[in-house]
Parts: sequence; C-alpha cells; structure tokens
Amino acid sequence: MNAYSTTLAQYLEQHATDALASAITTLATASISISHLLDKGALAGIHGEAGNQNVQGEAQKKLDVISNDLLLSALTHNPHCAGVASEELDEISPANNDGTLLVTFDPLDGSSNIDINMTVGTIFSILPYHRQGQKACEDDFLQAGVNQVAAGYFIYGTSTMLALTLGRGVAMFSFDPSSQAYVLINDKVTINHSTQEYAINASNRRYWLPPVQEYIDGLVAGDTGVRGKDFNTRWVAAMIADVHRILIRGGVFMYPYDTKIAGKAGKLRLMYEANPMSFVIEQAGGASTDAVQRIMDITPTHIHQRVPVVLGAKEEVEYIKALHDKAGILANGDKA
Ligand code: AFP
Repeated sequence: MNAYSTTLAQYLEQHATDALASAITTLATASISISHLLDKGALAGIHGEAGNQNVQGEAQKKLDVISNDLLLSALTHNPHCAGVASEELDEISPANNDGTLLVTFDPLDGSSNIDINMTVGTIFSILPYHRQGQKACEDDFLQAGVNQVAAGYFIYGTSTMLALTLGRGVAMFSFDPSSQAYVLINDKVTINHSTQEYAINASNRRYWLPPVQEYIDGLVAGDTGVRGKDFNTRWVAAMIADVHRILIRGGVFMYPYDTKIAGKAGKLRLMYEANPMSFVIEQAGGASTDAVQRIMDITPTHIHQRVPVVLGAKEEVEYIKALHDKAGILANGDKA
C-alpha cells in the first residue's frame, strides 16, 4: 500500500473542463499502448527504421510511425477535438467541426533512443478552437503558446510518467502497471531558480552565436572563471528526458540558435516541443526563452517552425538572455 491514491481521472474531474478531461484521457490511453509496445521492445518488432523520412527530413523509426498513427486515430475520433497536428505529418488533420480544442503532438520525442533502450516520450499541447461548425485548417493552429489551455508529456523511462499543466501549476503522475492508471505523485512541481547543472550538445560549439560560446566557456571554467562555481553537464539527447530531469532536480537546457543548417534557427519545433515544454517549465516556476524573447509570446508562422530554446532555472535563463542583449542579438540571430 503506498501513499498515493488520486488517479488522473479523479484529478481531471476536479481540475479540468469536460472537453479537456476527455482529450487528456484520450492522450493518456494512447500513451499506455505506446508504453506497452516499448516494454516489449524488439519482441514487438518495433526496433529499427521505418524506411521513410518525416516532414522534418529525419529518418522515421518504426515506433515513430506506430505512435503517430495511434495518437492521430484516437484524437480524431474524440468529439472535442477539432483538429490535430503531428510533428511527423506534413499537414494538419481536421477532426470534428464542433470540437473546441486543437491538439499538437510529438508522438515520440528522442526516438533515436529507442534502439539503445533509453528514455523517449510523447509531448502534447492543447489550444482552443473558435470556429465551431467549420473545418479546422493550419491557420487555426498558428496561435502563440500563451493560448495553450493544457500541455505536458508522457515519459517512457524506467517507469512511465505524465507531467501535466492546465495553467495552474504542474502535476506529476506515475503509471501504475497493476491498476493500469496514472496516479498523482506530486501536485505542485517546482524548479529551483538557481542551478549548477546544464544540458547542451557541446559538439555544436562552432555553430553557436558568441554569447552562447561565452556562456558555456564560463560554466566550463567553473570556480576558476566568471561564475565562481563549478557546473556539471548532463545531455540525454531527448529533450523530454532533459526537461524531466530539470523538473525533478533543476538545471538549464539549451538547444540554441546555430548556423549548422542554413535557414534553420535551431533544431526544436515550436508547436510540438518548445511551446508545450515552455508552458510546463513556466508553470513550475522556471523560465523559457529563445535567448531573446519569451517562447510562448512567439506567434507561429508555420506549424513546423523551429526555434532556439533556452529553458529551466530562472537565474540561468535570465543570465543567458542578458548575454544576448549585451551582444545586441535579434530574434533571428542577427546583430542589431
Ligand atoms: P529525435 O526525436 O530525432 O531523436 O530528436 C530528438 C531531439 O529533437 C530532442 O529531443 C533533443 O534534445 C535533440 O533532438 C538532440 O539533438 P542532438 O542530436 O543534437 O543531440
């Protein structure tokens, strides 16, 4: 017998509208199927490449495709869902014209981790839909992150968990395999404002802007440098796992602007990764920017838009932003 007793269903009954509760329950049900497939691993024939590229030009894993199909089919059958957008699909999928919600998702973030038995997860964002009676189109999705009514992620790690925000803090749930239900383990997740741990793919150093190089040099110098204290690096190469670590024990995560691929301002997607994670991080007391402006204030111009991401402990995020301000960096990476 453990101390936890509130299920996700009970939590949603208390805190969410019927429509939101229904959409989140649909997402949770699909996540349980994905979690079971991951548990079976190679035995379920899910390892390896699917042989296609997604809209981002990335090789799709078999489970990317299976997870995408599971979520898409479940959500388009939900009566409250007016439209769905997936990181894996070129175009949005209209659903039920009378629905009041739009859902975006990254079906399997960090999917290159599947074959090496490391953490992956499903990230989702829920936006309001206002054109009832009409078929949803891409323009309906192009809303700033501040409009999100809920966001979160299902993480498939040593255990399966859900981090959820409805805009009033962040709640953490753990999946109980015996009851097949998500159970609340923390109803007020908070992030420390300061940290000595950071996450970045340092192999991209030569492509970063000077303020990011200067910032990381300061951290690497530790107590012999400008920061006067030692820092520790952690990089899982799955945003979901790096963000989860920050929610649990603090830190700062960066996938900054880089010049590696011409025309791509960073690697992460605004609508499937950056916005939902920013909502979760801010609701836990952290901060999230593209190093110049708050991510959730960005009005998307395209559903597959990419943005630089700097999120986590408030003091570090503000420190990095101040370095960019001092260097006169603009949102597109140019200098003022
Ligand atoms: P995949 O889903 O293709 O594995 O990409 C994951 C991701 O978009 C994000 O979750 C990580 O933070 C980032 O890529 C890792 O990128 P690097 O390959 O540069 O380490």
